[in-house]
Amino acid sequence: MNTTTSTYKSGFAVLVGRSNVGKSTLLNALVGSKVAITTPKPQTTRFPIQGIVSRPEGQVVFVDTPGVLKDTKDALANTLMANVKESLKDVDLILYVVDPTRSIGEEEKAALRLIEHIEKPKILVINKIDEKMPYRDYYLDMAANFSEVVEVSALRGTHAKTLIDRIFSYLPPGEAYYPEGQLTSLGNEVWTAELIREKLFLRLRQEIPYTIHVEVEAVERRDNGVLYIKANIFTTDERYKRIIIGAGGRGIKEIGQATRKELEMVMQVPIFLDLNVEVDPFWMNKFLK
Ligand SMILES: Nc1nc2c(ncn2[C@@H]2O[C@H](COP(=O)(O)OP(=O)(O)OP(=O)(O)O)[C@@H](O)[C@H]2O)c(=O)[nH]1
Ligand SMILES: [Mg+2]
Repeated sequence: MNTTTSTYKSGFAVLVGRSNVGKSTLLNALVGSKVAITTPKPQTTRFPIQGIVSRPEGQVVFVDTPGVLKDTKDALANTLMANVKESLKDVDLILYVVDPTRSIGEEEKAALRLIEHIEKPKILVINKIDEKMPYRDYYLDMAANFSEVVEVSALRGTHAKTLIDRIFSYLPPGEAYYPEGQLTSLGNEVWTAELIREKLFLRLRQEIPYTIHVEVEAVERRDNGVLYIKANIFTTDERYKRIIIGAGGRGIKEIGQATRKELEMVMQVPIFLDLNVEVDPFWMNKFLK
């Protein structure tokens, strides 16, 4: 326990912003580990994911959220937005992430509206400073609505530590939410399913990534030391299933290999990954529960 007179601080910092600005990449940079999956496609993140940074003086729990959408046309988009709103309920600090390589559009305004009434410290995080930033000044013009501005490159980790320092300065006194050393709230199975989804997102085009849901069904350690993982990939249509599997099973094989390599690097054990593709037009109903 903390026996000194200095107060331990803790709190929840929610990463919010439109899709693709780099919220999940930033979460990983702040935590120093791949907690959330990231892809160049919008709507990659589907549910709030917590990443934890513990220091002697306190603990900050980052909450990565799905990208804010302008129109919520379908059930999935509605759920994503509901998840963002839920995450903003109990928050100590907001990290509003923007992408200065893209202009401010309707989506940005929708995202701003979500946070404008929240009376908590808000940091405007200008991300992707490693890129050309034609719209940087437009975002800087929003600074008056924020407690401060921090410019970072989540991809390179530039100013990640500065940002954490600034975040700590706003945290209220409080106890740790998680044991020191824990980096995420995600269990191994959910994280593995997310990793498979990332490989699918990176490989598949157009609408297909959004018809997919992944669940890990079994994880067993075999006598020969191999970790056997069985996962099911659900899609909504027979046509998509054929595309995912690919000619001669090549598609699913490549997805399996890419996922297995990454899992083996992290877990440091040989892995047998058993991937099955199933058609379930109603997976969204279960997911939306
Ligand atoms: N150049 C550059 N690219 C970045 C940076 N941060 C993120 N990206 C890229 O931006 C894309 C989107 O990153 P994500 O972290 O998935 O974005 P997100 O905001 O979580 O997106 P959603 O989950 O869809 O809302 C990926 O291709 C990242 O590699 C950065 O600092 N510099
Ligand atoms: Mg994300």
